[in-house]
Amino acid sequence: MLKGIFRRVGNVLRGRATLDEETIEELEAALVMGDVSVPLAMEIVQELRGRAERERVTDDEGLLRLLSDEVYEHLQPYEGELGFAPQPPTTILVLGVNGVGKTTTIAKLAWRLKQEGRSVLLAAADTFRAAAIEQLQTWGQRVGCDVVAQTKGADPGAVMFDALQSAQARGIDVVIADTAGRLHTKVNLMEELRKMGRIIERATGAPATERLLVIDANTGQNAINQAREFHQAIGLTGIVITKLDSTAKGGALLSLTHEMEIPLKFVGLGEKMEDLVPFSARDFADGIV
Ligand SMILES: Nc1nc2c(ncn2[C@@H]2O[C@H](COP(=O)(O)OP(=O)(O)OP(=O)(O)O)[C@@H](O)[C@H]2O)c(=O)[nH]1
Ligand SMILES: [Mg+2]
Repeated sequence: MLKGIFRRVGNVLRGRATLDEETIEELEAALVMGDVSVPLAMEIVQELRGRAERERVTDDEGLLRLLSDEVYEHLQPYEGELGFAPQPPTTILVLGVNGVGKTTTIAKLAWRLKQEGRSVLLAAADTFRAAAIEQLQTWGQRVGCDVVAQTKGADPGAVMFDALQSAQARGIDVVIADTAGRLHTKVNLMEELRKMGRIIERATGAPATERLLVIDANTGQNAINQAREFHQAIGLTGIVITKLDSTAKGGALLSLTHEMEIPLKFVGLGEKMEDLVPFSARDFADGIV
């Protein structure tokens, strides 16, 4: 699933039978270069050392296996599945800063849900640019689901309201809303998200079933700031990490779950609609050995 960071980390261990000081330093450095935070890199390496001593592991294959177990144990608690509302429609707000892959992720998710036999309606609540609306409409056609849209500059809350009414009238299973990429530091944009949240709550009697934050795997440590701000604004239920196919890093995924304790639900592995898979701690950790 993720070659970049772990190839480098694995290379440090290959050919070495013990964790001497030099190896430990190199391991920590490789983890940090792959975007794992410094304290977490130190924690992982210390745990690895303790285990290697207890279990008397004296070859590089054994050390790699222990490291893989270590990473698995860090990630496994955060493996999360998409939730569904007890009464349709399930509502999914897709959030994130500019260009991380929100719209593409929505298309991929819609495709998956359709494969599972669910009906899906998309809400073009990114009304900031006309191109954003068209992009979602194009995906809607490709995936085969309707898109509720208004014109550029329309109130995203009004688009949301329309989409929910339409979904309820038609008995649609899942409504997925695209939102404008926003800087997590812009207060008024965050307020706009909260307003969308309130509209969903009023229309369906419950908060948005999923508030998914999309994070680009190339983001590095800033991913944690993004998650913190969006979580504060709207209470995230899950994270999607995109572009894992195109990063040499990706270790922020470890720091992010460690710091935020929010489940990772999907990972994006490309630009096509099939390229979204449920997050698997096992697959990820297996990338090490
Ligand atoms: N390689 C790769 N590219 C991706 C992935 N997900 C999205 N992209 C690409 O990233 C670019 C931005 O994707 P969008 O879905 O438009 O991102 P967005 O967050 O909606 O962007 P804004 O609406 O402008 O904020 C596009 O070129 C996508 O094809 C992924 O998992 N892997
Ligand atoms: Mg978009």
